[in-house]
Amino acid sequence: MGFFQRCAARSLLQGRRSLCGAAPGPERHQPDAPAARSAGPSSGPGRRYSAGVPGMQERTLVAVKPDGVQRRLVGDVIRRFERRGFKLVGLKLLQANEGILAEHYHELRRKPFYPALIHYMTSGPVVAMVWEGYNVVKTSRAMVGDTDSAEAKPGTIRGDFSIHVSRNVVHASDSVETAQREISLWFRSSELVDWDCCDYSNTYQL
Ligand code: DAT
Ligand code: MG
Repeated sequence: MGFFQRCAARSLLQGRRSLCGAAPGPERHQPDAPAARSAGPSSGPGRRYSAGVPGMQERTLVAVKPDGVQRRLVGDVIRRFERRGFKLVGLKLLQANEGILAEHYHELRRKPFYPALIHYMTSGPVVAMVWEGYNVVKTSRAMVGDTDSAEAKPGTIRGDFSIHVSRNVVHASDSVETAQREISLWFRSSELVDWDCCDYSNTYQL
């Protein structure tokens, strides 16, 4: 790359950073901090800020179930999590097989509805996502609403988009421990991306 191209590339990079507000100063950036979970770059415009607020790197698994995908609700679900302020770090569309679902719903294997649940969950594609942010496990459960759609409050995803427990549109992990287990079940670590939201100072007091 010639001198002028290098200068142009550098000013473009600086321009992109300034669009994001405060550029990552050396005192805010800890390249080593997220390394254990990082699949993204450790330097350059995609590098991570330090975890400025305890818990802000909490992660959860959210999945749009086959009924939600068929009904083209994927965008609505993503939009709610984005607008709330959470950060998407993993996303894929897949046809789940019985093996992954048997592990995922291991605790429910003796329930009478289990065969129907597996049948429904393998009936079409699922969109699996990992969302990151402060208290994301608890907050996402509140956003998703009661398991039984008939009981789910308006304003929740299930309360707005579904009417019966057997077709409740979306999954969200129910505890931090469950979230870790489910994330590693559905995603390889290389499929998760560490990146910085450029507007973090508007969602956290950093
Ligand atoms: P949640 O998805 O809210 O974590 P869960 O883990 O108890 O609820 O159950 C997993 C899924 O199983 C749930 O989203 C829908 C289905 N399910 C639960 N109870 C059911 C029932 N009584 N009849 C039919 N499906 C049910
Ligand atoms: Mg559950």
